[in-house]
Amino acid sequence: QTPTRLADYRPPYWLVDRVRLEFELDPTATRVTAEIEFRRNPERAAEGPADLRLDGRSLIWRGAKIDGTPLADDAVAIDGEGLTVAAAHLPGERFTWRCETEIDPAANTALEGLYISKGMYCTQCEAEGFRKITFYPDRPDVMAPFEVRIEAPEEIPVLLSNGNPVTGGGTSELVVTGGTRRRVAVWHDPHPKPAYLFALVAGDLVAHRDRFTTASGRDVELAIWVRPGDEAKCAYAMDALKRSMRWDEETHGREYDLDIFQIVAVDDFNMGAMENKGLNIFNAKYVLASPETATDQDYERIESIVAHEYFHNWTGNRITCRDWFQLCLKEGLTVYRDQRFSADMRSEPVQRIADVVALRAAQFPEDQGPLAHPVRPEEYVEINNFYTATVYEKGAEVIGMLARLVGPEGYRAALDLYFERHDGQACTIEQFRACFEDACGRDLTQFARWWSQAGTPRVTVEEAWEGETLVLTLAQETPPTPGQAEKAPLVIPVAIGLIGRDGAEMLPTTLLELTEARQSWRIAPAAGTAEPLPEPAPAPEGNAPADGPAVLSVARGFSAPAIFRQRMTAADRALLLAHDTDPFARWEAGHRYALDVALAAIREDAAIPEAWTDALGRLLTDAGLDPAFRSRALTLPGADEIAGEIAGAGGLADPEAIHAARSAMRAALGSRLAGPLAETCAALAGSGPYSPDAAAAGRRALRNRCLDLRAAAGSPEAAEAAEAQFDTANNMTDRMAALTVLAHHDLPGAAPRLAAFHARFQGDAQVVDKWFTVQATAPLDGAAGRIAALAAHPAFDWKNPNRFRSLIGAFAMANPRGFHAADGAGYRLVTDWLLRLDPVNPQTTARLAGAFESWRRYTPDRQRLIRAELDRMAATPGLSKNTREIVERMRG
Ligand code: B3K
Ligand code: ZN
Repeated sequence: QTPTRLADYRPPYWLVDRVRLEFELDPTATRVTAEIEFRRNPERAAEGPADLRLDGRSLIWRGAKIDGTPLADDAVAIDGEGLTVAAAHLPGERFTWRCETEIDPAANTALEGLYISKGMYCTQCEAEGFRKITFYPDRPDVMAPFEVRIEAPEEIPVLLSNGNPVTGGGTSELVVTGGTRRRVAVWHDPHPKPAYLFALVAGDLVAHRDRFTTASGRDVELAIWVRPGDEAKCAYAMDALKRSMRWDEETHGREYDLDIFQIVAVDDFNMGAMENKGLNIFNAKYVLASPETATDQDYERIESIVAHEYFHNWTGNRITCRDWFQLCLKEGLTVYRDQRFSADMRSEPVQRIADVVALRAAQFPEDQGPLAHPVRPEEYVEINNFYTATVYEKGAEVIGMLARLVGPEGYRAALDLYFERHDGQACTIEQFRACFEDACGRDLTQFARWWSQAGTPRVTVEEAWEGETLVLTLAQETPPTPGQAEKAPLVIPVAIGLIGRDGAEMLPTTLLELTEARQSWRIAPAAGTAEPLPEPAPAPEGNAPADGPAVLSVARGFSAPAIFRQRMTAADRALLLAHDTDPFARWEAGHRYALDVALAAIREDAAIPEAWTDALGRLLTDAGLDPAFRSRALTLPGADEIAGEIAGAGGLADPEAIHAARSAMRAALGSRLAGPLAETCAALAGSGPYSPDAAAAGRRALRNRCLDLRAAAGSPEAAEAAEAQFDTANNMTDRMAALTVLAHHDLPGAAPRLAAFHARFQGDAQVVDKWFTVQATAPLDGAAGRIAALAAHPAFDWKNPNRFRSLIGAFAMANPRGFHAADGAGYRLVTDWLLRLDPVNPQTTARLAGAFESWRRYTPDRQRLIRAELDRMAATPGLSKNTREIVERMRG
């Protein structure tokens, strides 16, 4: 497998001034005519005559013309990856290329290029899918305006593409050609764009419509297109869209720039959604919602994904990436923007906690395992394998650190400069960085290592009190990652504060910048100063600093994507959990406390301390605290995170021991806090109609968390309460939570309710996915056998990515006990299914293969079993390029 390298980037020989596409849709033989105006790139003119090289895959060639003259067969050389026309056959510096190709959308199960999903034509071109539609320079630094004409049989009334409609109303017109009635629509997108942002949708669709007036008074038509029957489930996505449009105007000064903005919901989709210019295509799961069918979490995801794709209009589309190595330029920045949006729409602290939980669950393992790569990778075999948590979520953290370092005004000034300087361009991280340097007058040379250096840095916190002042030493170290043995010090923003032993804040949030391997500060809370020392202090002796006048709260707001190692007594953690003024740090204290309890239970078979359950009990009953925050604080660290802690300390993780410790902790909470848990449940009992807003969702979250803990303690009342909640729920959040409690605690009420649930919702794809997932994630004995039985269910349409993920993906990623079963049945089952899916859909297979990425964290028996499965995959002839790259990197 030969990688593509950043170092080899060269600008294109040929640029494109204009594209005209014509589609004659047919399920198995769609005709595509591409008329492309090429112009020699002046940047490379000095190099003399250049061949025309176009990308193209799985295309049937039907001939081409250059400036109207048919191209002789011997003038074009077609291979598996594209075609070349030798310079000698090109008329000069400028010409019009007109090429006809034929494609087979019905046979396209990889869901890349033009394909058919439940009778509906749709496209997915990012990253390199456009080359499966026609021959083209399929690279993001070639940008052009597009005009698209779509012709289809009469029964396909809705024909959509990017930009503004040229013909009537934007759906289609009936025309009669050669005695047959056909539908035709023409679209024009005036904004130059790379081919990866091209989109086409055609089908029997209905629209949920609305309008939006931009800040400058431009009237924009909004449409969400769905299959007939789903129109009543679009209101929330539409509302989220309008709020996103307003937010981008208010916070970033960015207005929408076309007459119409459209979203289409598609059932078969490899990922969440796609930001095609003016025509976003979404996985239906992230559009459709009703109280009866969607949970609070679904609503939250819909809101953030709608926002994310909309925000790409500026960060991604108007300004795009020069090459795919720069992917984080659009993704890290856009995730940062959608996280800020969600924080503004909901609770900022709870949003921050959720984002950090997600980062630790997905990005930390990636950065600490065989798939580690920089936020801006330097090489790839298959670019689709690099739409990762590192590029997205760590990429967002990097922007967040920048924003923290330069402050809100600096961030706004830098972004304004970026939009002004680079609108209409395909850019690099260096150009983005220069905007921050120029707008804020700050050298970011060292900071830029965050983009080039892989691995999670570890920051060790050393504290030595001298009377009323604290000498604080921070030391950073980043462990080696594949291909990067040596690591240099990063710029790490560390927000600290001090909480006195009486619970009062002694030092408000203060930002330190750690730039050396080791650095010290003298902190005088009385004066409110943190003064850097010329030399780092020696490591203090002894244990956790339990004797100082205050407790250090470190990495407030999670100020950097690092692992902070701070020794602290349980009492001090409890103190921060009760009193920290920074809500993130407060949650983090409880989280660390729970990890300490879990590790002691695993390593020393320690009992679950009363002090811990008491501390959480005080939090649970603190009615002044946001229920959503309390729910988060009562959620235990996940099994994978505990495994990461064990491995990070040089040990090997035993999945059964981790499961036992987590169960014991939940049972201890459930039994020792039985009274307050039941009271909280009762106090929060739902009344009135359902509303998906953050406050109502937070109350449901806390109540359902309490219900789960009560069931963990084996309380018969909890089992009854769960049954009653399921039977009477007026919304999917409560129904699903009750069903999960029943199924995951293996209660007798589960089986009849699972059956009833399926019977009631079998027509709703999103709910059937939930039905599979709740069973796939049950941490019960013999899980692999259960999964195999579910896979034989007629509803298990494994070629649909959502359905595959709802069962096999959920089992591999969210049922650690079943997946890591000692007999290896979980590993085998997942591998069998991956090998079956790979020839059908390589992208989804490669992504799920990542379930094995942390295999070296586990005990030797598990490592042997996983190794055998990785070897089995590697030995499979014809394994896709996507999956092979992931498997080979995991094998190391
Ligand atoms: N840009 C798309 C992801 C494309 C994935 C290609 N394999 C969605 C997003 O990040 O908004
Ligand atoms: Zn994105």
